Amino acid sequence: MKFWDSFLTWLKIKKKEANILIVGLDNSGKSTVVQYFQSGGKRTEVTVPTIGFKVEKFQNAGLTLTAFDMSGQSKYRSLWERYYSDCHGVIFVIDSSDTMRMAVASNELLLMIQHPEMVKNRSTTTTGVPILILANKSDLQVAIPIGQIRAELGLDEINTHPIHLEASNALTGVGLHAGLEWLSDQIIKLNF
Ligand SMILES: Nc1nc2c(ncn2[C@@H]2O[C@H](COP(=O)(O)OP(=O)(O)OP(=O)(O)O)[C@@H](O)[C@H]2O)c(=O)[nH]1
Ligand SMILES: [Mg+2]
Repeated sequence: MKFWDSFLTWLKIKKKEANILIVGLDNSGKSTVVQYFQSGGKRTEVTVPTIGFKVEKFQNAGLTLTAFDMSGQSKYRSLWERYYSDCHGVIFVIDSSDTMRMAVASNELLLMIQHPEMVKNRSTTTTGVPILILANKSDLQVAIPIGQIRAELGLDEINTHPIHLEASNALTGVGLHAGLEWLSDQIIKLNF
């Protein structure tokens, strides 16, 4: 079956499809990020807090991506782990201006990284699911510098997952393409 899948992918008959999970605290900008990609860079509507989760599709780098845009409200965060086993990549969105809750975001990231479904053997490697971290709202004057965010999240100590940190502004798209390119490359490398 695996050989057949690879053969069809090689023939370009089988579409390269992947699931990505968008998580992070409420108000960090997850739905704005998804909306930006889904609308092809046009800012369409004002977002409202997500209830539960929403599913959207968009294309990037030859991949058809199904994005699970999860709610970041504390009462819905327990839903995230239900989607870990089927995801090929994660976008973890941080509000760079939310100084007060940086420790909470860091704790949620750590819990996710340590979850067994996120580190289990995937395809032919034992590498954990690739994680793109967006230091979003970098346009705000009070945004914490990216170096400080890297330190506060302890990213240099994580060696179980491919991780990439990118400063972003989901309203204008700054940093979003570079971040998604990195994630798509990782997904293709690990799965196709
Ligand atoms: N200044 C600035 N505002 C942003 C940025 N990204 C999102 N926002 C705003 O932040 C607010 C929250 O954005 P959402 O995308 O709804 O946040 P969310 O993470 O999906 O929130 P939940 O669904 O509640 O988990 C909205 O008012 C957005 O317009 C950004 O990069 N810069
Ligand atoms: Mg949302």
